[in-house]
Amino acid sequence: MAKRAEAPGRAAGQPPQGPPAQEPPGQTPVRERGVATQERTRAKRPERYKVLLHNDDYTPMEFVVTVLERVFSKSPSAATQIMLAVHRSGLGVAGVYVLEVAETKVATVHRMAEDRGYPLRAGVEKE
Ligand code: TYC
Repeated sequence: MAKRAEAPGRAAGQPPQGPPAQEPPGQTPVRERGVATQERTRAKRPERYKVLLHNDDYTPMEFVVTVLERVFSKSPSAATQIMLAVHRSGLGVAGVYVLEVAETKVATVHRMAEDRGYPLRAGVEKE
């Protein structure tokens, strides 16, 4: 039985090399034209946002400390210091995060406070 002729240098079962059959001869293939390419740029450091806690006259100090420990992963002593700073100055930074995380933390603080009937408020501010 006669062996089927193969293109020179092409192993049986391998795809054909060179331009596809439908490419017009003498024309630069699309893949080699100066089409728009994306500039390679350095990945930007994501912008960060402070989560601010606001003082009020009604939320118990212990609850604010618990929020700082649970939501912002502060140690008991760091949480107490932040709570006292907010109590004395009116405002303080609970943590710094990328925007989506900061907004989620604010929503968690508000939900925990509302569940207990406390007016504790938090907000986000660009660093
Ligand atoms: N001022 C509150 C009190 O005397 C305590 C408090 C601290 C409330 C920090 C809110 O973000 C806050 N019970």
